[in-house]
Amino acid sequence: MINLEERSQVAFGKPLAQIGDAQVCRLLQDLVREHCQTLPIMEGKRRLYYVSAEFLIGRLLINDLINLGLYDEVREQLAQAGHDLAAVDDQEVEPSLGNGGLGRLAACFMDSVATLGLPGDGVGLNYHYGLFHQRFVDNQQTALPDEWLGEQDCLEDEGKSFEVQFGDFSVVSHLYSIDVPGYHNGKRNRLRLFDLEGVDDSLVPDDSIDFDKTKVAKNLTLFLYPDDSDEDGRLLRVYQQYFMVSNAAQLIVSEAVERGSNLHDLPDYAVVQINDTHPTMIIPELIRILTQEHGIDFEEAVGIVRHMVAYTNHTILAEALEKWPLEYLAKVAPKIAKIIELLDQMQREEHDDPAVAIIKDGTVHMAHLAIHYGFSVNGVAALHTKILEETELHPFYELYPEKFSNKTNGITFRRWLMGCNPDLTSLVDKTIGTDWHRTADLTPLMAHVDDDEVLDGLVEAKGKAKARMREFLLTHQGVTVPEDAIIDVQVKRIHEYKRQQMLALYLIWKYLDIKNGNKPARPITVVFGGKAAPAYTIAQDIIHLILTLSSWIANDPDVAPYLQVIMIENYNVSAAERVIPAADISEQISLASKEASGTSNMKFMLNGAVTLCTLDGANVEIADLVGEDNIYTFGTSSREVERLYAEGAYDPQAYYHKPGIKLLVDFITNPAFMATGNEERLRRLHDDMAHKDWFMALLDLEEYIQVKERVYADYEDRGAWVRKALVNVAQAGTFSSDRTIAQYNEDIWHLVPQK
Ligand code: GPQ
Repeated sequence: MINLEERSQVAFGKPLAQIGDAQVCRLLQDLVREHCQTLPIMEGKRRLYYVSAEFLIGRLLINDLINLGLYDEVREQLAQAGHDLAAVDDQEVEPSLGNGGLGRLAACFMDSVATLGLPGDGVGLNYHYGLFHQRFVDNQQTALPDEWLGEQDCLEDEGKSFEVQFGDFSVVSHLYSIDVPGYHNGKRNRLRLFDLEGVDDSLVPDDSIDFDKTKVAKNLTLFLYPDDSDEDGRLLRVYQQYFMVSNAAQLIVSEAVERGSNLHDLPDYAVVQINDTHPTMIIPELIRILTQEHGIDFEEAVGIVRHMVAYTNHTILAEALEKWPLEYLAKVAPKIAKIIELLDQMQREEHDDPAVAIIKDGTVHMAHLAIHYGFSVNGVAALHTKILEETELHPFYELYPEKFSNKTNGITFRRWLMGCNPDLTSLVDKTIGTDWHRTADLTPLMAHVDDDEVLDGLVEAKGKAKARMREFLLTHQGVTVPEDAIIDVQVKRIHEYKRQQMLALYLIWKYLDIKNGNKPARPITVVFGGKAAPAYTIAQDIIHLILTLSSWIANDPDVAPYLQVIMIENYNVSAAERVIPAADISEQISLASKEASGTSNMKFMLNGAVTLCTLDGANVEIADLVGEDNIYTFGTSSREVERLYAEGAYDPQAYYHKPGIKLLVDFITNPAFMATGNEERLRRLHDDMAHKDWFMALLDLEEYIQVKERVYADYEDRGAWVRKALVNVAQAGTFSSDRTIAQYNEDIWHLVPQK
């Protein structure tokens, strides 16, 4: 059917064997685009609009080839011409239009919505620069602009524009879209991204992400989440949010009318899922359009919108729960501020309880607005939803118990197994057939946990994935990983609650232990990866500690042969696809109660890593599924952590002064070590851990060290370990985002799937 040889001749006048990887990449992108364009867009009277400020889609080529059913044929034809699909894939520039888990979740969800045949699109912004490019200079993070748009970008021009009215000026948008083909179902949805007409790329310097934040009419869609540490940055974020939701609301209303809505029946035509609170202003914006542009009266408009908008909460961290000064909203979108005030009044007439007020002391609580005026609130893992219901959002749960539900997150197996781990994929196919491609049911593997052939196959697949990761790390940053090393990985945004600093303290312990002559049975390679928000000082300090430790250990000939610390530069989706398949140990060590779900935990499990974790987020569900023999858990329970916070009962000094702990924390400021790094950063981090330790790394440290030693020892019982790994793969089916999306549809969206 496809003839790459002929395409190569037509495009480049050369045989396929003689063109370079970049040219092959271009051929394949054209092929995918042509195929997508022939697919009909999913239809349905009622459509989903998944509105999100982030879609961390990553590279598209391989995922699209898989979904379009072209993957095997393409891989074969390339192999015959001497090309390797993975090398071709490396030519694609990754669109990093998200920060981390929340944005990647939105991307997995779009893949699953299309695969289940549900009519629904993603709606967001077309940032010209994605999440900053991270570079390490002097063992510190620097941030460079991430320019992803180029000749080969994947955007189609939809030819639609809307006007968006801000307080004292208005702008015009332009709509682009990226095709989202369903898996083997011959249909597509779209990711629809609004751009600003007249956006000025020249505002961005080559070598930094600082730019003039006040020129809103020219910079609105330049950057994903600009630095929000200063006033201009926060205001720009509100401008972006209003631009996004005004466009989304205008799109929704105009398309519903095209499909026959009289607007009084709008909820029969559209359901809006808002990904965290960033798009909450879509509630007043829809009300504005219905009342001021279509003459519907206010009460009715509120009733209509109340049946349309559903909200997902992704965190209990207070600093991530959005609150905007009313005066910001009044400046950016005065009509919206007015409507929010009316909604606040209406709400107060119903429930006179300050705990659930929308506006408090001149500040608008976006989550409160979303809960009162939406019809659904969901958490992203069972524990997280329970905490919302019982603690964080308890007063709301009392008012509206029927609005609350749990939707445990998921990941698309097309990208996170079939795409990134071809060897494990063929082993699974060979062992249990290919039904799992559709059902995600991997439990038939349980019948093989004592089957030596399958266990050997798993070791071999892991070995190949490790070889690919070693190759990646060698070319990406020039480090050589020992072939027989145990691979222990913590990759995710750098944040104190995720406790990368606790793993760093373990590494100091291990370093000293090896110095004392206790050599591990085999080399241990600990891989970190992740970016820190440019304005988050302590997170930058943690990166600096990891990088300084990495050099310190590499330069110590007594220890270097046994312990290696690597921090991946510019960790992104593409790097994740190389590293996750290679991992033996998945580090999920957040302070219990703080990680809403986590999704890398699911990706590691699916790829046969064993989880080392606290009972937080979806780790709890992983532990239930695999059973205690196939996971390592430790740490203070979420209930106890909540009690410590509530009573102010945690005292880091009490832990710091334990001799075993003080030794490790003080290592950071010992003069010899500090001389190899930045004294200010290391001292600040040391003092923070000893005196504040807001996320209680010292509390769980001793138990963590013990468990890690047990994990490394158990790894040496190779037979038992591989069995654990296989049980993890076998039980991962629950975490397919197809399951998650089926639940959203069943309980919240009620869309009719296309046959
Ligand atoms: N998450 Cl509020 C983000 O990645 N960014 C955010 O701004 C917020 C949450 C994550 C959360 O930390 C993870 O535990 C979840 O697995 C993920 O969202 C998706 O729900």
